[in-house]
Amino acid sequence: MRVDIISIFPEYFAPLDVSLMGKARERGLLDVHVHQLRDWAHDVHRTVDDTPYGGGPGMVMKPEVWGDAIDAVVARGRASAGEGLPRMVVPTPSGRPFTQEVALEYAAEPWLLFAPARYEGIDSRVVAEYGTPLRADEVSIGDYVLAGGEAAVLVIVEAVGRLLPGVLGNARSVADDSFAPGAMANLLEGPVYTKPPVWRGHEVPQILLSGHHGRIARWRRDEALRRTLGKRPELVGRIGEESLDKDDRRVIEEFEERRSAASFRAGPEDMAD
Ligand code: 6GU
Repeated sequence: MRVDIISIFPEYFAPLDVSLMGKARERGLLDVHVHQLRDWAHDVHRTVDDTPYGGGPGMVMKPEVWGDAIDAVVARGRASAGEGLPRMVVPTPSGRPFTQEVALEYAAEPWLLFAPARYEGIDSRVVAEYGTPLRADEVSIGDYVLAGGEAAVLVIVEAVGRLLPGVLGNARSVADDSFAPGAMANLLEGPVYTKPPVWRGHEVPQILLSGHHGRIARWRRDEALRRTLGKRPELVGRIGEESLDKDDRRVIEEFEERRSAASFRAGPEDMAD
């Protein structure tokens, strides 16, 4: 996969030289090109922003600079990588949520072009201009506000990069992801342990030392369900009824019984609804 990133902070992407993404690049699985947006500015001060029409705080990134940068990066990429156009990704807190499903969608693209903004964002005509030819996609990595889109690009490149064929040694580690489709879809992964069997008085659950693979798999699913019920109950609602077996229903019932007992002890006045 080819990845182009246009930013006023190219240094921000140094982490892509390290660890799994660094290895993927060394092995030619991921081809990352970072560009300085200011190289396409039109004045000696290399200005990339201006005041917003209609007033208000902050600055807006200029469309002409982004337009020239995108055109040049796309033309260069086509000259070296041949046919086709990149999928353009614009990180913004007002985008659609970036989820594992979107990561899988991006992982199937041969070429991604990231346009992270600083300030109050990029003039909206840029996404309008490239929306159709580059299938420009505005995405948010969560319900909080970052100072700019660069950190979001790092997050997205890592989430997508680890899905590329050959990047992870063990194909099963992708299949078991909490948000990957399959039997464990929408379940958070449960606790994990390694040696020693007792550490500072904390014991590894006996079942994991039993060698009984069927019972271990069931225990792991129970723990995943309990953790999800505790931390992300809304995810359990997304599991299709047909994907829940008798044991799953028992775990859910037990969890709900324990929770209603706890709220009864707290007193009716403390109960939410
Ligand atoms: Cl993609 N950008 C910025 N600036 N803030 C964010 C975000 C993106 N996603 C969540 N918060």
